[in-house]
Amino acid sequence: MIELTINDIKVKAEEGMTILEAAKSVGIHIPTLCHMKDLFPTGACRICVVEVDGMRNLTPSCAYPVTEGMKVQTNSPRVRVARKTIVELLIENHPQDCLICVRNKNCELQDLSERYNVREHRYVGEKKNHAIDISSPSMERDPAKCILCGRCVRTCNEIQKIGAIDFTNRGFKSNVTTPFNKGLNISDCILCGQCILVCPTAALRERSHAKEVVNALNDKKKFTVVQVAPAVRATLGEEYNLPIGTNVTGKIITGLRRLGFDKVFDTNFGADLTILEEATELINRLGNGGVTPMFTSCCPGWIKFAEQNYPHLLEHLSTCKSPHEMEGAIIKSYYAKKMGLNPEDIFVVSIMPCTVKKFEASRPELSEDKMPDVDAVLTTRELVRLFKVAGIDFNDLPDDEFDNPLGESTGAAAIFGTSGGVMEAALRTAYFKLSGKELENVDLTNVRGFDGVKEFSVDINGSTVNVAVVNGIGNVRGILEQIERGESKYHFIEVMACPGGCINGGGQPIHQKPEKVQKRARALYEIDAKMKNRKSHENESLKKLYNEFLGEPNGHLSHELLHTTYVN
Ligand code: HC1
Ligand code: SF4
Repeated sequence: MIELTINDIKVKAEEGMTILEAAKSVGIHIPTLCHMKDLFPTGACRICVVEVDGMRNLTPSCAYPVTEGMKVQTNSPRVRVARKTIVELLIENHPQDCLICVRNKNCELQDLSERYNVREHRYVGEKKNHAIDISSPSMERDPAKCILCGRCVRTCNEIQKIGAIDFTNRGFKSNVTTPFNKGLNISDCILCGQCILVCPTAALRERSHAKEVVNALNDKKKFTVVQVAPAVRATLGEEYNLPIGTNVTGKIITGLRRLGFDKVFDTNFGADLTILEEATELINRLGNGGVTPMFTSCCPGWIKFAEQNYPHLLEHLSTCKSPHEMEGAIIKSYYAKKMGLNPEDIFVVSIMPCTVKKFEASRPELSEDKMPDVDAVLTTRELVRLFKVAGIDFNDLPDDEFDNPLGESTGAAAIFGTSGGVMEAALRTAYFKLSGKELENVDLTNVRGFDGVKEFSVDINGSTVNVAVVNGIGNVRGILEQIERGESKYHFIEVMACPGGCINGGGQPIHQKPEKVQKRARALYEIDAKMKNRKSHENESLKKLYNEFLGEPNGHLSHELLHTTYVN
């Protein structure tokens, strides 16, 4: 243990701790911008500077280790002036459009301006002038709002290991951009939106589909159908200051009805449907010598990554469309027929925790006769904005239930939204299909949690099925290289591009609280544990869908409507 004083308070800190960590351990807040927990500090932004006795210059506390007897001041006049000046300089090189900015009231630069009492423009001068990158259907990049903290670059390079963006130039010309400044859509970007979640300002944000949705809701000729992803119900409440992990399913349904949607369905129905199709596909591949290991295909960030980087391995991807796309296809076929609706008049909106889902919905492979399965995708954040405009007081909303038949779901579907959930759900059904017996304990805890790669082996009818779960796209390359070398022992592999899965998707509420991912995941496991039916094959409405319409999983109609192809 090392003893030091911070602001005249005696502090005991572990060797190797930074001044920032030691201060935090005794409740002293030091502001940060470039700092990222668990990543090597760069000390680039200098907002965390402190005064250390005996040192001439101010010291970046995020990058400096504690030493025995050290005396630190985190709030001296010199420190306050330095921090305020940094904030003032950042503000002067930033568009002055807070009132109309998408991150108004959720911006770290705005918070710092308030905290350091910036009340005048002292350094008016030349400003950066950059075009907004709107090349991608999922995201926008606005370099004029970038404060060069580098968190997006580090997230993309060190966590996601994609390397789609980086710093260019020096000094006033410094910029974060794509290779040759060509735009996100032609970089290696997979549109996961993880960089949006760490951006302190609105330099990175989603591409909004709100206008299209509002137009459809106002169009009397349109029959508007909305579906809600598994992970959204465990996170949206955070935007209304509810505790992280509050399940707000019932309120979301009521809110969507009040927005004017004709039907409110559950993507969890589509998730159960995906499991029946995917488990059947796996069993068929295992039985007839098909290509294995088979990968899950519900994460469009992972699909984009595989298409761009491993086109020679695309046969390993399940051909199943993702749950919301399956649900869209069923709405425009089975449901339209049942209700006597013209599919062309139906407008399907997916509420997703994900930015890549916008790109996915626009893929030509995911439409029938040029009619997309899903017409628009809104992120969790965009839905909150629509609720606000409509004067919907979310916290006071009563609970409501999904419409049927595409509103029924099982516990297996609920856990899709967290890393390992798709695998757990698939194994519950694959076990039944292969052995004819129900799995006694459905809680497959080995595939839960947030390790980068989780492994599990299950004995089904005397055969061992080896599975792996890849949590975050940054952990997938090793698994793919094993396959390239012909050394993979796995039969089935789940990949989710976002660390933690969809609960931490790029479209989710933005706040830098590390404990949020665990709490959100817990909420989904609680939903599962409380359900009467916890296996996808127990979904009664789904049984009816197969009896009345589809025939059997992986049958002819399923292949036409629910399966897809990939582009290399
Ligand atoms: Fe997901 Fe999925 S789990 S991909 O993370 O397979 O977005 O929640 O909706 O489609 O069901 C996202 C979440 C989501 C699909 C499902
Ligand atoms: Fe990198 Fe994902 Fe951001 Fe694209 S969306 S730049 S892949 S972190």
